[in-house]
Amino acid sequence: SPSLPRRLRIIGAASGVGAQDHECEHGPVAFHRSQAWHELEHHPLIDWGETLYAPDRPGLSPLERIAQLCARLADAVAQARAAGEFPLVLGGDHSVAIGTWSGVARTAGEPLGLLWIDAHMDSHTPETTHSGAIHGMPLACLLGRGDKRLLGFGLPGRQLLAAHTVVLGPRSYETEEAELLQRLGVRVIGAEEIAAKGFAAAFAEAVAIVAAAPHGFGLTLDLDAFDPRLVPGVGSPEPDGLGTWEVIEGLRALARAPGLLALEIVEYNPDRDRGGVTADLIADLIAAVAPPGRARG
Ligand code: 4U7
Ligand code: MN
Ligand code: MN
Ligand code: MN
Repeated sequence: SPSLPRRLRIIGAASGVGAQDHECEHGPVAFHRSQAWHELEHHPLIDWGETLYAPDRPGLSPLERIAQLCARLADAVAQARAAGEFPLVLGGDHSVAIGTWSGVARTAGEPLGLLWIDAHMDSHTPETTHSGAIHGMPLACLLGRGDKRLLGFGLPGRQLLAAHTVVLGPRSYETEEAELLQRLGVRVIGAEEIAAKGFAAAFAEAVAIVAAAPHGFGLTLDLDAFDPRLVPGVGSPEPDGLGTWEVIEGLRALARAPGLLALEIVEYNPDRDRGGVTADLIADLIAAVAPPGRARG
């Protein structure tokens, strides 16, 4: 029999401490207050679950705060999946990916495939980082490399299968990150390759690799992957980048893939948004993966 449409549960992950300027901390609450969400919240199959914050106790380091948030986020994501819902995590800086994909991997019981769409590679370790910022390290953590306190909220080893992980869109990164990904066997489809073959072909190639993961796959979308002229409200804007329509179309197709386990949208910085265009895009991205709701009125 045809499976029932899965309810989509949004989980806000209000982390800012993984970045140097902390501004993405306000992303989930700003989106929840936006006109764009106001128009989406009546959708019968979309619910806002909760918004999680990093603990603010004195004496905790940024890393410890992120570790605690990620532990709770992994639980919240696992709970949503156990309830038969489709988790959609809204960040927050990208360090929250450690929690999201640990929670998904835990419920799948095996390492996953993951499509990582980003202007950056997020594959530093504490030994290679130039900035010290933890939002530059989550992909390495999910592949089992990094500070022990950020590992193992899901499976004891790695959360991702390198051979079914793809980084799509990077245009600003350091050599150490590219070397780590290459060593681990992660496919990187950079901005130049996308320009050469076109986004649709690059996206299809990426999806073929991640969707072949035997226990399912996910998508994490760092909003800085887009061209900041179109999407200004991001944590670390980089010149050029993806168009919005091509990615929305890609997500619409991806939402029908049976192996898609969760979606994450991160690095929303409302302080840099202009006229709510970034919030509007987030709503469009959520709508692209939501099951069609019955028409109202
Ligand atoms: B984001 C950077 F040095 N590589 O490590 C770093 F350029 O989640 C940027 O993709 C990290 O926004 C960007 O700090 C992290 C820097
Ligand atoms: Mn609703
Ligand atoms: Mn990122
Ligand atoms: Mn980025």
